[in-house]
Amino acid sequence: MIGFCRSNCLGSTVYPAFFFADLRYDNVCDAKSCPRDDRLEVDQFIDHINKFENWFRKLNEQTAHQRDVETTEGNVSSCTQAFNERHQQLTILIEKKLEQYSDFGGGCPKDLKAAIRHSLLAPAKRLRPTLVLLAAEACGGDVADAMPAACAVEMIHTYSLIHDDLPAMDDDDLRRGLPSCHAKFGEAVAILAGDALLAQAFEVISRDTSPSEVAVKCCVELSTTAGALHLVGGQADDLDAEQRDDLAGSDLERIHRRKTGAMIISSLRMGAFVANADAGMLEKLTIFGENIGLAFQIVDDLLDFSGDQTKIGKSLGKDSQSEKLTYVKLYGLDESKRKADKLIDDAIESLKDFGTNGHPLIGLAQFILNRTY
Ligand code: GRG
Repeated sequence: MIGFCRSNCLGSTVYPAFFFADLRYDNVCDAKSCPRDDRLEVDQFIDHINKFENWFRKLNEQTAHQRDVETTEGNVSSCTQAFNERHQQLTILIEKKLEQYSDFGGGCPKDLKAAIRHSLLAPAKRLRPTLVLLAAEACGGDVADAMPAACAVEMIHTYSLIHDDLPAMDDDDLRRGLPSCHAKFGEAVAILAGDALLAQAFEVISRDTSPSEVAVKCCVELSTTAGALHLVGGQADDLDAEQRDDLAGSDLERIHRRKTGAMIISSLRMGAFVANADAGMLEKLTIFGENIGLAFQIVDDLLDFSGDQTKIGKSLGKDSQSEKLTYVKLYGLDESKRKADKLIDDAIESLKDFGTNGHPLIGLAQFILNRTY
């Protein structure tokens, strides 16, 4: 009977390349001529082929996986780098413009101006204005055209922080690493500083954004988001939630989508409006914003539980130590982190059609997930 000599194929199941080398060198033999009578029968040979096929398939899968990991890691690190570089450059431009907008000439009462500038120009991440500018760039628009909307959203955000820190709300003396506005200037001036920033945001967009149809779209977007349906409504829900012990995960999500998520989404949408983005781009940026907005809040809860107060610049542990419902209390640390990971993955997926134009935004999504401040 014809078989295949095992004498030279011994390593073949472990190292199949040798096995094929054996075939190439024609190690076929029969029982009589094989000195060690050491033949492989046909079914054993087929078994070897199958093992080889499995080995080869696994090798291919591993190589493909390795390639994917390298590609993804390469992309992720290039997106992180793209974001870090652009974030630094844009922060300088944003802060220069905020400085100009809060100059007011001689017309603004001294204390009020000092209170506004204390809060507005304090060290901060400038995430929302950066989102406006990066969204505009991702849609082929220009930073200069989007700058008024970017500054406006930072003004609204700063007003909300000033009012949130008041004794009637969260009652906090530390914000952005400095005494909160009312702690330094008194409650009345802090309330007025917040009011002035809220009004100025719409002054800046309507006067400095062109064409006027785009300015109107941005004003409608931002005023809706800053109002009773979203930011203020979310804050009212949040205050109400402190008195309740029957809240579920869906309630928590609803509060944060309104209070934190909506401003993040609107920042992206305003950037898209300024760049004349098409409906498809607007939709994808909105989905991106929904996902990073919720992830931002989950990470905020994680940082409240285990962050470094000196890095973050606001009081920590208040939410975790109070009765207030947080993601960490509801789901625990690991599950909260998993939820944030999944949201960021979904966010990144929604930007895949933007190509390299979307890379800084993808880097920003990674920053939100990994931030320590
Ligand atoms: C008073 C109308 C009104 C609303 C208050 C935004 C808000 C609603 C309250 C702020 C309190 C808080 C901790 C909210 C959750 C997340 C959040 C908005 C944090 C602060 O934003 P960051 O981390 O801060 O972007 P910086 O200082 O970097 O801008």
